[in-house]
Amino acid sequence: MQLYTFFRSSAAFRLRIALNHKGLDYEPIPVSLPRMEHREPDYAAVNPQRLVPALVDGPHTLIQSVAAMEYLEETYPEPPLLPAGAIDRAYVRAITQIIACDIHPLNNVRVLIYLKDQLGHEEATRNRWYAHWIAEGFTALEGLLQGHGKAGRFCHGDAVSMADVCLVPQVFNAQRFDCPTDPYPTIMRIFDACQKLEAFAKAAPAAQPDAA
Ligand SMILES: N[C@@H](CCC(=O)N[C@@H](CS)C(=O)NCC(=O)O)C(=O)O
Repeated sequence: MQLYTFFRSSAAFRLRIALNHKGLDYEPIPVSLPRMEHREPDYAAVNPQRLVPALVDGPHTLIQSVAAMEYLEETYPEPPLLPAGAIDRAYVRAITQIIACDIHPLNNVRVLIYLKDQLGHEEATRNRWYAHWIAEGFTALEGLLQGHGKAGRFCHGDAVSMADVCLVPQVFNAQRFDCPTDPYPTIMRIFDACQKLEAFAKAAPAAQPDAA
């Protein structure tokens, strides 16, 4: 497999974790966001959305990290990233979607660039925007993790799931933008537990070849 990736892309980080978790080898193909390589026609031919990541498995190119992760789960089911029961799977997918659908898109690079270039907002205002959507999403996540009684060492019990795969990169983003994390003890406890796992450590931004 080949993964079009950028070391600091949290959506690519999700797929790096998922691939490592399942013990699947892949060749990283770096696409630099600061150099706008993702906007080039060559990359648009890979992913018409011109967003990172894209995953190539033989003749298939998969875009959207969560869709690609679901593909990996169906095609390479062991070790799993979803629990067994329908209710538990819905809980894991809800956490996944809070992050992938309701937090991450609001703070994406193109949104921050639009706030700056088209709407003329200063860096301080853009950082307030960023921190606001992290706080809104993390407050909901913390409430869900505490309230449902399903969290264990990880978001769902003691087994890594898609929820953890999405949570960890989002916490990295929050830390990079100096967003407060103290109000979210459960999120941070799970984040720390995940960091101890090789699949997560190997996928971390600083460990990527294009981080240098
Ligand atoms: N929902 C997409 C999001 C992909 C995405 O937004 N990737 C970011 C990096 S984390 C990106 O390529 N941003 C470039 C831009 O906003 O121009 C996914 O999960 O794959």
